[in-house]
Parts: sequence; structure tokens; C-alpha cells
Amino acid sequence: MLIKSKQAIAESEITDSLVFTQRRQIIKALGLSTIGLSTGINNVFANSQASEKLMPTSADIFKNYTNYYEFSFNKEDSTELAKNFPTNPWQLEISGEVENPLKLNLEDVLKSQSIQEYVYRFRCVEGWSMVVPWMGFSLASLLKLSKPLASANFVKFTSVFNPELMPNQLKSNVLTWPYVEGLRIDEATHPLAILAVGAYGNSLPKQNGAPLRLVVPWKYGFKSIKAIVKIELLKRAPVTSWNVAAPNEYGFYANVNPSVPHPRWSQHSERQLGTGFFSARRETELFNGYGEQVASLYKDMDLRHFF
Ligand SMILES: Nc1nc2c(c(=O)[nH]1)N[C@H]1C(S)=C(S)[C@@H](COP(=O)(O)O)O[C@H]1N2
Ligand SMILES: [Mo]
Repeated sequence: MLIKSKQAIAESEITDSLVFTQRRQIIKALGLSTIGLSTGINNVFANSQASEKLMPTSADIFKNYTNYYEFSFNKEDSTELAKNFPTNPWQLEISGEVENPLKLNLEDVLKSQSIQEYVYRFRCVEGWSMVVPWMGFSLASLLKLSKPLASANFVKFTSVFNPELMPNQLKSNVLTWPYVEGLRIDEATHPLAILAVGAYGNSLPKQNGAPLRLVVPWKYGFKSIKAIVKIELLKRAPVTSWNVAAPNEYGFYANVNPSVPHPRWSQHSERQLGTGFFSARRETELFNGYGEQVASLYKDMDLRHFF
């Protein structure tokens, strides 16, 4: 099949030395001094309005206000609980409807990709949002290595399963474990969809999904699955964790959409974390403000039905 790589986003050569420093730092943090520096610095800033400069949320909030249900349902607890979770070595399998199934060590993944910074808005279905400077690479570019077949219509992502170290995998049946998510192939190969290996110029904190997590900025946060060990290309849509847990509340698409309320609350606006004591609210935008880039993926779809 053809990986669609529409150049919908503005890529600009940034000469800013800060970016270079950040890139250095993450490579150092990952212990991978030889990786990826040859390609130059290509920093992708994708904003809903080109004129709008996104101000990253403080790293402190990003690191200590997390949703990682394998560890805890409390946003403050996973930082501590994930502390000793082993993320090195790490293996990633890419299989299914592909010509070239792969089993890669994380280092191989990183060596094959050029790491860039992506400053994205991040909107949780619960009604809060952040702006996160992720470090990562294009998911499309990684999938390409596996040579997807024409029959690959969907992509399924599976998180790590380690009930000894992830207490809720034994204790809780709110979700079925391991955590599973999915995208349509055209969503997965959209240039805004990335795999993140770092944030704020450093390697990814464990509680944020180290060593490798998905980030799909136009969808609610639960689609951005953490600690991925397996990526499968499939003919049919995978069954996903939240959709199974509460099908009337969490759809497969989960595109950010202020006109489709959650059954128990409105999605009209969001609390922007870290913007002062009362957390300034922001009017939620369709596709989280990335409509210009992604609306064409859904042009003939009823977004109320396919929520
Ligand atoms: N494996 C796994 N991935 C996950 C989750 C989770 O509990 N387990 N939570 C999701 C939800 S609901 C959100 S909002 C984001 C939160 O990412 P953050 O904690 O890094 O901000 O991760 C998503 N990915
Ligand atoms: Mo979320």
C-alpha cells in the first residue's frame, strides 16, 4: 500500500540553538550518542492557527498529573509507582498485514528515525488540556519499514503487560489488560501522528509512557497509548480498551469535538492546566485545533455517529 504523506504541516528549518540543545539532551538522556544527528535539525511546530504560539505547560505538571491506569487511578500516584518499572531493554514488534514483520530493540527504532520536537496541544476527554513539547518521530515513517500490505486498513497498538509491577492489571477490571488502542491506517500515517520517546528535551518519564508512546493530537488523550510493545496492521478495526469498557462514552474515533458531549459532561471547553489558580478555560476546538490538517480524513462521516 501507499503510505500517504501529505505535507499538510509546516516544516521549517529552525536555526534556534535551543532546539539543537534539546535534541542533544534527549540523545544523551537515551544514551544514544550516535543517533540521528546527521539529518540536521528539523523542528515541526503544528499550530491550529499559524499565528498562535503555543506555550508549553510546566514540565512539573506534565510529569505529576498523569493518567496511567495500570499503576493507579490517581493522577498524582503513578510518578512514584512507575519509578522502578523496567523500560530498558525494550522490544517492539510490528506484525500483521505487512510484507516485512519486525522485532526491533528500542535502539534500532531510534536509529532508524530522526527525532524532532513536536509542540502539540493535548486534550483529555475528562476536560483538561496541556501543551506538550514532545520529542519523537513520525509513526508513518516507522510503519513504512514493515512494508504494509494493501490489506492493512487499521493499526492496533498494545501496551506492555506486567501484572507483577503494574498493580491494577491484577486488581482492577475497569479496563481489560493490556491496554489496547487503534487507528485507521490513514490516521496512523498522517504526519501529525507521532511516537514520542521524550518530552521537554529529555527522555520520556516512566509515568508518561516511557519508553515509547503514541501521540495523536487531534484525538482525546486516551488514544495516545503508553509503553507500546506491539503494533499490528489489521484488515479490520481492533477492539479497543475504552470502547469495550464503555461503548456509549468512548468511541473508536475519539476525535476532539466540542459539539459531541460526553454522556455525562459537555466538551465545549477545557481547563488549561497550569494557567493559574483557577486554570483558565479555553473553548475546545474541533479536532483540537488541527482541523486544517486532519478534517479531510473525515469528510463524509457523521461525527456524531462516529464519535
Ligand atoms: N497504557 C496506557 N496508556 C494511556 C493511558 C493509560 O492509562 N494506560 N491513559 C490515557 C489517557 S486517559 C490519557 S489522558 C493520556 C495521558 O497522558 P499523560 O499522563 O502523559 O498526560 O494517556 C493515555 N494513554
Ligand atoms: Mo484521558
